[in-house]
Amino acid sequence: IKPVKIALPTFQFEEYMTSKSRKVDKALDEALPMQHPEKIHEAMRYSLLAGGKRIRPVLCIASCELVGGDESLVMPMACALEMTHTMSLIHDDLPALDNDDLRRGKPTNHKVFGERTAILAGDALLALAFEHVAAKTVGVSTDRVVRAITELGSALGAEGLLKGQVTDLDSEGKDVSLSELEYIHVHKTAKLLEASVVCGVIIGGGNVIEIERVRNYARCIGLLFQVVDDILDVTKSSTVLGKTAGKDLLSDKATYPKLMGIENAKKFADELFSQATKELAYFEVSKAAPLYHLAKYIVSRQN
Ligand code: GRG
Repeated sequence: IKPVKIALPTFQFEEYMTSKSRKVDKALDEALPMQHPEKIHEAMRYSLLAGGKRIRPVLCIASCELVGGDESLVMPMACALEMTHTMSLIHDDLPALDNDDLRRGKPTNHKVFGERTAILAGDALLALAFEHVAAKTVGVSTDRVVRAITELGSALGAEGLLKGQVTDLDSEGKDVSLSELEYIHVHKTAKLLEASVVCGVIIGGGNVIEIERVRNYARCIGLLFQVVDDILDVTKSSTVLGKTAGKDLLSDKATYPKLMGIENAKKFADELFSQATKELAYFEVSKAAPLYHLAKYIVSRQN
């Protein structure tokens, strides 16, 4: 008997990302018009419209559509996720934290507008995010909107992203174990990705099992994102500096290759990818395609 070849449905991932992120850009532009006081609005718009990859809003829309919800229902929530992500980047770049000069290929917010305005622009984006979902979501029950807002608040706060940031700062100059490193990334990176998919499923009317599946998926891709980042740090810098003196080896920062070796880090990335796709097996293949390809994009990116 000849084996039957099953053709997986083709999916144009790049076209999908481009089309969804363009819609998100337009919605963000409309959500934050220039108005008085001008400097703060200019600073907020500068970072919000600076052209990130829009992974969080696209995850949110894809998850809403995964459970049969329409994109229009979830757009305010998708915008809120990008607003909070952007505020965390503005604050992270400040001299008191990472003190970075560049973000998304442009000078950081405080470099352009000054530190005081950058702090306030971040605060204002955080407040706007919650106002925007509450005021602009149409056609979704209040119960679902409140549940989604609760998810976002807890993903950002002292039990979520902020906890990851605090733990990361506390670990500076200390030996970090593998489980501590994972704890930092689960909070700092994965929590907001989890909120993105969970809020999408809640707004789209999904059930508790669907919420759990996408939550586990997002936790895997959050860690995957960081493992791949660490691997690229080694492989990119070893080509530039020579095999024994990669950036990874020169810095104090704990990374997966440092703690488990490069080959095990690659194996771990493969395991996370395969676990993420297992979580998606619960859903219809064609509907889960965007989330599957997003995970694939994260595992196979080269920079
Ligand atoms: C959340 C209230 C509150 C305060 C912020 C400063 C801070 C507290 C947290 C730092 C969070 C941080 C910078 C985490 C790293 C997240 C991460 C993986 C960023 C890169 O995401 P990409 O690659 O970036 O999606 P783009 O630019 O494409 O959007």
